[in-house]
Amino acid sequence: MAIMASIRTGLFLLASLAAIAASPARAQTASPSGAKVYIINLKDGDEVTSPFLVQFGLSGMGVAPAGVEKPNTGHHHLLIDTKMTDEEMKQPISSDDTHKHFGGGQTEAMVTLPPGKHTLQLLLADWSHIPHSPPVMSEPITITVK
Ligand SMILES: [Cu+2]
Repeated sequence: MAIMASIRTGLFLLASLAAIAASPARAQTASPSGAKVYIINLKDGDEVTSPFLVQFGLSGMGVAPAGVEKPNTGHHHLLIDTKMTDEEMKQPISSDDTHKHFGGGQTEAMVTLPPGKHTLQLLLADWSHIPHSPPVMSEPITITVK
């Protein structure tokens, strides 16, 4: 079994190298048609007190932790007060205060933000943090933290 696994890993590495050689950027994972993410418990215009809960809804796909490559799955990312450019949508999502990864497969998070207006948007990405094609992304909502 270990030999099979290492052969498979070797083949996978060769395939990965071939893919890298063929194109400068790693290919995006295809998403099934109709897949969508949405924030379950908040809507545009809501007022909240910080910290607050954000629940991640997903339909038409499944959640898998980062690093686990499985068709029609991904993990959640919460974009806070930021937008993705077309170029960024083809690359691994950066990891910082405005791009939160939930690579453990989490489906909700407590979020702490200063008072004022903030935008929230969910974006699913594949095992390697690259958004799917077409992207599985919610409409941004604006909330007010009191
Ligand atoms: Cu990620």
